[in-house]
Amino acid sequence: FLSRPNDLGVVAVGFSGGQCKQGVEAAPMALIESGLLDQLHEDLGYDVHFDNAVHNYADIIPANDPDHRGMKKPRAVSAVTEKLSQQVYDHAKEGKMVLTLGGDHSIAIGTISGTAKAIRERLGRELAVIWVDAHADINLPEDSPSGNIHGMPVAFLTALATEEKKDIFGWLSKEHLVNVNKLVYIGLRDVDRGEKRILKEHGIKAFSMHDIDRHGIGRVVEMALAHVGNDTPIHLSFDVDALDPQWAPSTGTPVRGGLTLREGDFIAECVHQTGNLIAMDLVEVNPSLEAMGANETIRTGCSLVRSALGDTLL
Ligand code: B3U
Ligand code: MN
Ligand code: MN
Repeated sequence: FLSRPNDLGVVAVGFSGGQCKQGVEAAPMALIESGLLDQLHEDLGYDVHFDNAVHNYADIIPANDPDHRGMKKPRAVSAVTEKLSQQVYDHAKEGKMVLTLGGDHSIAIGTISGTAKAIRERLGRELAVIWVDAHADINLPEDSPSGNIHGMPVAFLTALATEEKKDIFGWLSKEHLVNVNKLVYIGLRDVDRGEKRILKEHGIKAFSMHDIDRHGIGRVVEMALAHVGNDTPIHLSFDVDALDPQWAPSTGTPVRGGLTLREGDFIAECVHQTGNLIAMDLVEVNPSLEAMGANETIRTGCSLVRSALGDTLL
């Protein structure tokens, strides 16, 4: 699905407003400083298109941003994701692979809406989304226990949540959206009550840690990819908290009982092997949490990206 498969557009998003903990905005720089983009160029052979900037979107974040429908910083997240949507679209419409380094997971409202639109325009196709996460991130604003928008992106991307106000996600239009039957989760283990209801009601495909224990990661990935179909462009949205805190301690909401590093890399490798990957997000690395463990988490993040972008073991 890529017309320029060796070209990689990179967007570095230093944004943390979808949740309350400072520090995720520093992740893109930490990942890049550890050599990630050089590895993608030198080891994997990508022509990397990067504007050499970690965007914080300070110029478009409104000063006055009261809660709306229980959402915290709704106008900030909306403005940032609207802009990011365009940045990702600009890469994707040229047929490049797109890598977005977050930032908290609210930024997926921008990345996925951007690729969904580009893929519709370029190929007349619908996008599939593989969401690897401890959390489902599909809360409706009214059901959210926290009001943090990083727990809601999937609800907005599927139009299960909608909002008329232009400056609070009202900019999302049909071409930006993803069909709930083109969505599949892997790694879930901390899902809110309202989210469970939504997953059931809409028959959304989800593989929890229980499913991975039961079937093994190999079978689970096989089933997830079968659900997506082998002729569908894939956007992989990878929340580092899908991994067990042993491998990714530096993240805002770690949940025990997660994926091993190898299981995480295996998912990414299998998605790469489909040949259908068109974009990846890596989110929720927070270098300022777990002073002792930040390097581990950054290494883990780099490994996941390399695996998804085609690092071969042999
Ligand atoms: N589901 C909870 C917690 C959460 C979601 N995403 C993360 N944490 N990283 C919420 O706040 O919506
Ligand atoms: Mn997430
Ligand atoms: Mn998560």
